Amino acid sequence: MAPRELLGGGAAMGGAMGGPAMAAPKQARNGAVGTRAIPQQVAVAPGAAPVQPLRPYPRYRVSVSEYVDFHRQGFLIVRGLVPPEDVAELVAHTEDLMHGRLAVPGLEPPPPDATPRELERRYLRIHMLHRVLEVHERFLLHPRVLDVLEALIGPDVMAMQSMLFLKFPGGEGQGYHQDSYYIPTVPDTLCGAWLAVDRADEENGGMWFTPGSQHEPIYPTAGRERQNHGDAIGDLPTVDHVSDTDDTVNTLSRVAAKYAGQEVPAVMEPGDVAFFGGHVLHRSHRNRSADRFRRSFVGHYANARSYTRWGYGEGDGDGTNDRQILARGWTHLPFGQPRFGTACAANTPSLRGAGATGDGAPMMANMADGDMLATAPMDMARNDPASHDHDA
Ligand SMILES: O=C(O)CCC(=O)C(=O)O
Repeated sequence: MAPRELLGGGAAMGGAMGGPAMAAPKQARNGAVGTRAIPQQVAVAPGAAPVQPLRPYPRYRVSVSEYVDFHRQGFLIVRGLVPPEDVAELVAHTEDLMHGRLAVPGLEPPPPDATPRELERRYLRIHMLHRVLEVHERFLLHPRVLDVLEALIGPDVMAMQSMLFLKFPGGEGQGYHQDSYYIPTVPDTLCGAWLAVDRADEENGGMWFTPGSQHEPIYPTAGRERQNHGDAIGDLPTVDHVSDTDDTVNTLSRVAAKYAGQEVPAVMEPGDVAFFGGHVLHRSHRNRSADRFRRSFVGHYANARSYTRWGYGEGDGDGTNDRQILARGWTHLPFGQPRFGTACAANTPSLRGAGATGDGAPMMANMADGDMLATAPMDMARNDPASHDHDA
Protein backbone atom coordinates (compact mmCIF):
# COMPACT_ATOMS: atom_id res chain seq x y z
CA MET A 1 0.00 0.00 0.00
CA ALA A 2 1.40 3.43 -0.90
CA PRO A 3 1.79 5.77 2.09
CA ARG A 4 -0.75 8.55 2.27
CA GLU A 5 1.13 11.79 1.77
CA LEU A 6 -0.51 14.29 4.04
CA LEU A 7 0.32 17.73 5.20
CA GLY A 8 2.27 18.28 8.36
CA GLY A 9 0.44 21.38 9.63
CA GLY A 10 -1.70 20.86 12.70
CA ALA A 11 -3.31 21.78 15.94
CA ALA A 12 -1.96 22.41 19.41
CA MET A 13 1.00 20.60 20.92
CA GLY A 14 2.69 21.47 24.13
CA GLY A 15 4.33 20.33 27.33
CA ALA A 16 7.90 19.69 28.34
CA MET A 17 8.52 17.69 25.18
CA GLY A 18 5.32 18.54 23.41
CA GLY A 19 3.69 15.32 24.61
CA PRO A 20 -0.02 14.83 24.82
CA ALA A 21 -0.08 14.54 28.61
CA MET A 22 1.24 18.06 28.95
CA ALA A 23 -0.75 19.75 26.24
CA ALA A 24 -1.65 22.94 28.09
CA PRO A 25 1.06 25.59 28.13
CA LYS A 26 1.93 26.19 31.78
CA GLN A 27 4.57 27.54 34.05
CA ALA A 28 6.75 24.50 34.62
CA ARG A 29 7.42 23.46 38.20
CA ASN A 30 11.14 23.72 37.55
CA GLY A 31 10.65 27.43 37.06
CA ALA A 32 10.99 27.41 33.31
CA VAL A 33 10.00 31.03 32.98
CA GLY A 34 8.74 31.87 29.57
CA THR A 35 8.38 28.32 28.31
CA ARG A 36 5.91 28.48 25.48
CA ALA A 37 4.08 26.06 23.33
CA ILE A 38 2.84 27.54 20.10
CA PRO A 39 -0.92 27.22 19.78
CA GLN A 40 -1.19 25.96 16.23
CA GLN A 41 -4.06 27.50 14.38
CA VAL A 42 -2.32 26.83 11.12
CA ALA A 43 -4.54 26.11 8.18
CA VAL A 44 -3.58 22.92 6.41
CA ALA A 45 -2.76 23.95 2.86
CA PRO A 46 -4.69 22.22 0.08
CA GLY A 47 -1.49 20.98 -1.54
CA ALA A 48 2.11 20.47 -0.50
CA ALA A 49 4.26 23.59 -0.59
CA PRO A 50 6.58 23.90 -3.61
CA VAL A 51 9.89 22.20 -2.91
CA GLN A 52 12.64 24.56 -1.80
CA PRO A 53 15.90 23.23 -3.23
CA LEU A 54 18.63 22.48 -0.75
CA ARG A 55 21.82 24.44 -0.44
CA PRO A 56 24.55 21.94 -1.26
CA TYR A 57 26.22 20.52 1.84
CA PRO A 58 29.00 17.96 1.86
CA ARG A 59 27.48 14.73 3.04
CA TYR A 60 28.51 13.73 6.56
CA ARG A 61 29.35 10.07 6.86
CA VAL A 62 29.35 8.69 10.37
CA SER A 63 32.41 6.62 11.24
CA VAL A 64 32.23 3.18 12.77
CA SER A 65 33.70 4.51 16.01
CA GLU A 66 31.06 7.27 16.17
CA TYR A 67 28.35 4.68 15.63
CA VAL A 68 29.79 2.53 18.40
CA ASP A 69 30.18 5.56 20.71
CA PHE A 70 26.52 6.47 20.23
CA HIS A 71 25.48 3.05 21.43
CA ARG A 72 28.15 2.73 24.12
CA GLN A 73 27.53 6.14 25.71
CA GLY A 74 23.91 6.73 24.74
CA PHE A 75 24.91 9.93 22.97
CA LEU A 76 27.31 11.22 20.35
CA ILE A 77 28.61 14.73 19.82
CA VAL A 78 29.50 15.53 16.21
CA ARG A 79 31.77 18.56 16.24
CA GLY A 80 31.23 21.35 13.71
CA LEU A 81 28.42 19.49 11.96
CA VAL A 82 26.44 22.65 11.16
CA PRO A 83 28.49 25.30 9.32
CA PRO A 84 29.18 28.67 11.00
CA GLU A 85 27.11 30.65 8.48
CA ASP A 86 24.04 28.57 9.36
CA VAL A 87 24.63 29.09 13.08
CA ALA A 88 24.98 32.83 12.40
CA GLU A 89 21.55 32.77 10.77
CA LEU A 90 20.07 31.18 13.90
CA VAL A 91 21.80 33.73 16.12
CA ALA A 92 20.32 36.62 14.11
CA HIS A 93 16.93 34.91 14.08
CA THR A 94 16.83 34.37 17.84
CA GLU A 95 17.78 38.02 18.39
CA ASP A 96 14.82 39.06 16.25
CA LEU A 97 12.56 36.66 18.09
CA MET A 98 13.59 37.71 21.58
CA HIS A 99 13.26 41.37 20.77
CA GLY A 100 9.86 41.06 19.16
CA ARG A 101 11.11 42.09 15.70
CA LEU A 102 9.41 39.08 14.18
CA ALA A 103 5.68 38.40 14.09
CA VAL A 104 5.19 34.79 15.10
CA PRO A 105 1.72 33.23 14.98
CA GLY A 106 0.81 32.24 18.55
CA LEU A 107 3.43 34.41 20.27
CA GLU A 108 2.40 37.74 21.69
CA PRO A 109 4.70 40.61 20.80
CA PRO A 110 6.52 42.09 23.80
CA PRO A 111 5.05 45.18 25.46
CA PRO A 112 6.56 48.33 23.90
CA ASP A 113 8.00 49.42 27.27
CA ALA A 114 9.77 46.10 28.01
CA THR A 115 13.29 46.55 29.33
CA PRO A 116 16.22 44.74 27.65
CA ARG A 117 16.31 42.40 30.67
CA GLU A 118 12.59 41.64 30.35
CA LEU A 119 12.99 41.01 26.63
CA GLU A 120 15.81 38.58 27.33
CA ARG A 121 13.70 36.66 29.79
CA ARG A 122 10.57 36.34 27.72
CA TYR A 123 11.17 32.81 26.50
CA LEU A 124 13.13 29.91 27.81
CA ARG A 125 11.86 27.27 25.45
CA ILE A 126 9.49 27.44 22.49
CA HIS A 127 8.01 24.31 20.95
CA MET A 128 7.15 23.40 17.38
CA LEU A 129 8.10 26.60 15.64
CA HIS A 130 8.87 24.58 12.50
CA ARG A 131 5.15 24.57 11.90
CA VAL A 132 4.96 28.32 11.70
CA LEU A 133 8.43 29.54 10.68
CA GLU A 134 10.31 28.44 7.59
CA VAL A 135 13.73 28.83 9.18
CA HIS A 136 12.85 26.33 11.93
CA GLU A 137 11.67 23.80 9.38
CA ARG A 138 14.98 24.20 7.56
CA PHE A 139 16.95 23.52 10.73
CA LEU A 140 14.76 20.58 11.71
CA LEU A 141 15.48 19.11 8.27
CA HIS A 142 19.11 20.20 8.11
CA PRO A 143 20.82 17.79 5.69
CA ARG A 144 23.95 17.38 7.84
CA VAL A 145 21.85 16.48 10.88
CA LEU A 146 19.81 14.06 8.80
CA ASP A 147 23.02 12.48 7.45
CA VAL A 148 23.92 11.46 10.99
CA LEU A 149 20.41 10.34 11.90
CA GLU A 150 20.27 8.22 8.78
CA ALA A 151 23.23 6.25 10.12
CA LEU A 152 22.15 6.12 13.78
CA ILE A 153 18.42 5.40 13.58
CA GLY A 154 17.67 5.17 9.83
CA PRO A 155 17.87 4.74 7.03
CA ASP A 156 14.25 5.91 7.18
CA VAL A 157 13.89 8.99 9.38
CA MET A 158 10.89 11.06 10.41
CA ALA A 159 11.15 14.50 11.96
CA MET A 160 8.68 14.86 14.81
CA GLN A 161 9.35 17.78 17.09
CA SER A 162 11.39 20.96 17.41
CA MET A 163 12.32 23.16 20.35
CA LEU A 164 14.20 26.39 20.58
CA PHE A 165 15.94 27.03 23.89
CA LEU A 166 16.85 30.60 24.76
CA LYS A 167 18.32 29.98 28.17
CA PHE A 168 19.08 33.41 29.51
CA PRO A 169 21.54 34.13 32.37
CA GLY A 170 19.73 32.82 35.44
CA GLY A 171 17.40 30.65 33.31
CA GLU A 172 16.37 27.34 34.87
CA GLY A 173 17.46 23.91 33.74
CA GLN A 174 15.50 20.73 33.22
CA GLY A 175 15.95 17.79 35.60
CA TYR A 176 16.56 14.13 34.77
CA HIS A 177 14.27 12.77 32.11
CA GLN A 178 14.07 10.30 29.25
CA ASP A 179 12.70 11.62 25.99
CA SER A 180 10.88 8.48 24.92
CA TYR A 181 8.59 9.01 27.90
CA TYR A 182 7.34 12.18 26.25
CA ILE A 183 7.44 11.04 22.62
CA PRO A 184 6.66 7.32 22.46
CA THR A 185 7.08 5.40 19.21
CA VAL A 186 6.67 1.68 18.54
CA PRO A 187 9.24 0.34 18.04
CA ASP A 188 11.06 2.88 20.16
CA THR A 189 13.63 4.57 17.96
CA LEU A 190 13.56 8.14 19.23
CA CYS A 191 16.66 10.29 18.92
CA GLY A 192 17.24 13.93 19.80
CA ALA A 193 19.63 16.23 17.92
CA TRP A 194 20.76 19.18 20.06
CA LEU A 195 22.47 21.94 18.08
CA ALA A 196 24.55 24.39 20.08
CA VAL A 197 23.93 27.96 18.95
CA ASP A 198 26.15 29.40 21.71
CA ARG A 199 28.97 27.66 23.47
CA ALA A 200 27.34 25.42 26.09
CA ASP A 201 29.21 24.34 29.20
CA GLU A 202 28.84 23.75 32.94
CA GLU A 203 28.49 27.45 33.71
CA ASN A 204 25.70 28.45 31.31
CA GLY A 205 23.51 25.37 31.72
CA GLY A 206 24.76 22.95 29.06
CA MET A 207 23.52 19.38 28.76
CA TRP A 208 24.62 16.45 30.92
CA PHE A 209 24.29 12.81 29.92
CA THR A 210 24.51 9.65 31.98
CA PRO A 211 26.32 6.96 29.94
CA GLY A 212 25.03 3.50 30.72
CA SER A 213 21.50 4.70 31.36
CA GLN A 214 20.63 4.25 27.69
CA HIS A 215 20.11 0.58 28.55
CA GLU A 216 17.44 1.41 31.13
CA PRO A 217 13.77 0.95 30.30
CA ILE A 218 11.55 4.01 30.17
CA TYR A 219 10.23 4.66 33.65
CA PRO A 220 6.54 5.58 33.60
CA THR A 221 4.69 7.98 35.82
CA ALA A 222 1.49 6.86 37.54
CA GLY A 223 -1.29 6.48 35.00
CA ARG A 224 1.07 5.92 32.08
CA GLU A 225 2.39 2.53 33.21
CA ARG A 226 1.82 0.73 29.92
CA GLN A 227 2.76 3.54 27.61
CA ASN A 228 6.27 2.42 26.61
CA HIS A 229 6.68 -1.28 27.43
CA GLY A 230 3.13 -2.50 27.82
CA ASP A 231 3.07 -5.31 30.34
CA ALA A 232 6.42 -6.74 29.38
CA ILE A 233 8.56 -5.61 32.32
CA GLY A 234 7.17 -7.02 35.54
CA ASP A 235 8.96 -4.96 38.17
CA LEU A 236 9.03 -1.54 36.54
CA PRO A 237 8.43 1.07 39.24
CA THR A 238 6.70 4.35 38.51
CA VAL A 239 8.58 7.60 38.99
CA ASP A 240 7.47 11.07 40.03
CA HIS A 241 8.19 14.59 38.87
CA VAL A 242 10.36 13.68 35.92
CA SER A 243 12.13 16.74 34.52
CA ASP A 244 12.00 18.48 37.89
CA THR A 245 15.39 19.95 38.76
CA ASP A 246 14.90 19.04 42.40
CA ASP A 247 16.39 15.54 42.74
CA THR A 248 14.61 14.95 46.01
CA VAL A 249 11.23 14.93 44.23
CA ASN A 250 12.31 13.75 40.77
CA THR A 251 12.59 10.05 41.51
CA LEU A 252 14.38 9.28 38.26
CA SER A 253 17.37 10.44 40.29
CA ARG A 254 17.24 6.98 41.95
CA VAL A 255 17.87 5.42 38.57
CA ALA A 256 20.63 7.96 37.93
CA ALA A 257 22.20 6.94 41.26
CA LYS A 258 22.97 3.52 39.77
CA TYR A 259 25.44 5.34 37.52
CA ALA A 260 27.00 7.55 40.17
CA GLY A 261 30.17 9.24 38.93
CA GLN A 262 29.47 8.49 35.28
CA GLU A 263 27.45 11.54 34.32
CA VAL A 264 29.31 13.82 31.91
CA PRO A 265 28.82 17.41 30.77
CA ALA A 266 28.40 17.95 27.04
CA VAL A 267 30.70 20.90 26.47
CA MET A 268 29.85 22.12 23.02
CA GLU A 269 30.82 24.90 20.63
CA PRO A 270 28.41 26.57 18.21
CA GLY A 271 27.70 24.20 15.34
CA ASP A 272 28.33 21.03 17.37
CA VAL A 273 25.38 18.65 17.54
CA ALA A 274 24.68 16.12 20.29
CA PHE A 275 22.64 13.09 19.23
CA PHE A 276 21.02 11.18 22.09
CA GLY A 277 18.69 8.22 22.21
CA GLY A 278 15.28 8.34 23.84
CA HIS A 279 16.28 6.30 26.89
CA VAL A 280 19.47 7.99 28.05
CA LEU A 281 19.04 10.03 31.24
CA HIS A 282 19.93 13.65 30.65
CA ARG A 283 19.40 17.00 32.25
CA SER A 284 20.64 20.59 32.28
CA HIS A 285 21.28 22.99 35.14
CA ARG A 286 20.49 26.63 35.67
CA ASN A 287 22.46 29.14 33.63
CA ARG A 288 24.82 30.41 36.37
CA SER A 289 26.64 32.86 34.14
CA ALA A 290 26.25 36.59 34.56
CA ASP A 291 25.81 37.42 30.91
CA ARG A 292 26.02 34.38 28.65
CA PHE A 293 23.02 33.01 26.81
CA ARG A 294 22.76 29.30 26.12
CA ARG A 295 20.75 28.98 22.96
CA SER A 296 20.10 25.68 21.22
CA PHE A 297 17.89 24.23 18.55
CA VAL A 298 16.65 20.72 19.28
CA GLY A 299 14.90 18.31 16.95
CA HIS A 300 13.41 14.94 17.82
CA TYR A 301 13.29 12.18 15.25
CA ALA A 302 12.46 8.51 14.98
CA ASN A 303 12.79 5.78 12.44
CA ALA A 304 10.02 6.48 9.94
CA ARG A 305 8.82 2.89 10.24
CA SER A 306 7.94 3.38 13.88
CA TYR A 307 4.28 3.86 14.62
CA THR A 308 3.28 6.75 16.84
CA ARG A 309 0.21 8.24 18.41
CA TRP A 310 2.21 11.10 19.86
CA GLY A 311 0.16 14.29 19.69
CA TYR A 312 -2.95 12.15 19.20
CA GLY A 313 -5.19 15.01 20.28
CA GLU A 314 -4.41 16.80 17.07
CA GLY A 315 -5.01 13.87 14.75
CA ASP A 316 -8.32 12.56 13.54
CA GLY A 317 -7.31 8.98 13.03
CA ASP A 318 -5.64 6.21 14.90
CA GLY A 319 -1.98 7.12 14.66
CA THR A 320 -0.28 10.44 14.02
CA ASN A 321 2.42 9.34 11.58
CA ASP A 322 0.69 11.47 8.97
CA ARG A 323 1.77 14.51 11.01
CA GLN A 324 5.45 13.60 11.10
CA ILE A 325 7.64 14.74 8.24
CA LEU A 326 9.38 12.03 6.23
CA ALA A 327 12.93 13.39 6.34
CA ARG A 328 14.94 10.56 4.77
CA GLY A 329 14.29 7.17 3.25
CA TRP A 330 10.84 5.72 2.89
CA THR A 331 8.09 4.14 4.94
CA HIS A 332 5.08 1.88 4.66
CA LEU A 333 3.32 4.19 7.16
CA PRO A 334 1.59 7.48 6.39
CA PHE A 335 3.79 10.55 6.58
CA GLY A 336 3.51 14.33 6.53
CA GLN A 337 4.90 17.01 4.25
CA PRO A 338 7.04 19.95 5.34
CA ARG A 339 4.76 22.95 5.50
CA PHE A 340 7.28 25.30 3.88
CA GLY A 341 8.54 22.87 1.28
CA THR A 342 12.04 22.28 2.66
CA ALA A 343 13.50 19.56 0.47
CA CYS A 344 13.40 16.17 2.22
CA ALA A 345 12.31 12.64 1.39
CA ALA A 346 8.62 13.55 1.71
CA ASN A 347 8.76 15.84 -1.31
CA THR A 348 12.00 14.86 -3.08
CA PRO A 349 12.22 11.30 -4.45
CA SER A 350 16.02 11.45 -4.76
CA LEU A 351 16.24 11.72 -0.95
CA ARG A 352 14.30 8.50 -0.47
CA GLY A 353 17.39 6.40 -0.91
CA ALA A 354 18.76 4.37 -3.77
CA GLY A 355 16.23 1.93 -5.09
CA ALA A 356 13.13 3.45 -3.47
CA THR A 357 10.30 3.20 -5.92
CA GLY A 358 6.75 3.77 -4.84
CA ASP A 359 6.09 1.32 -2.07
CA GLY A 360 9.57 -0.17 -2.27
CA ALA A 361 12.06 0.03 0.52
CA PRO A 362 15.51 1.11 -0.65
CA MET A 363 17.44 -1.26 1.55
CA MET A 364 15.29 -4.25 0.74
CA ALA A 365 16.33 -4.08 -2.89
CA ASN A 366 19.89 -4.91 -1.87
CA MET A 367 19.17 -7.53 0.75
CA ALA A 368 20.52 -11.01 0.27
CA ASP A 369 17.84 -13.60 -0.18
CA GLY A 370 18.35 -17.10 1.08
CA ASP A 371 21.19 -16.84 3.60
CA MET A 372 20.58 -19.09 6.60
CA LEU A 373 17.52 -20.51 4.92
CA ALA A 374 18.60 -24.05 4.11
CA THR A 375 17.50 -26.83 6.44
CA ALA A 376 20.26 -29.20 5.27
CA PRO A 377 22.94 -29.95 7.89
CA MET A 378 25.95 -27.70 7.53
CA ASP A 379 29.37 -28.97 6.84
CA MET A 380 30.78 -28.02 10.27
CA ALA A 381 34.33 -28.45 9.05
CA ARG A 382 33.81 -25.32 6.98
CA ASN A 383 33.26 -23.41 10.22
CA ASP A 384 36.31 -24.72 11.97
CA PRO A 385 38.71 -21.79 12.22
CA ALA A 386 41.62 -24.20 12.36
CA SER A 387 40.76 -25.56 8.96
CA HIS A 388 40.23 -22.20 7.29
CA ASP A 389 42.58 -21.56 4.49
CA HIS A 390 42.33 -17.88 3.70
CA ASP A 391 44.66 -18.18 0.78
CA ALA A 392 42.62 -20.83 -0.93
O1 LIG B 1 18.45 22.00 26.61
C1 LIG B 1 18.04 21.68 27.71
O2 LIG B 1 18.25 22.35 28.70
C2 LIG B 1 17.24 20.42 27.86
C3 LIG B 1 16.98 19.77 26.55
C4 LIG B 1 16.49 18.40 26.68
O3 LIG B 1 16.47 17.80 27.71
C5 LIG B 1 16.01 17.71 25.48
O4 LIG B 1 16.09 18.26 24.38
O5 LIG B 1 15.56 16.56 25.60
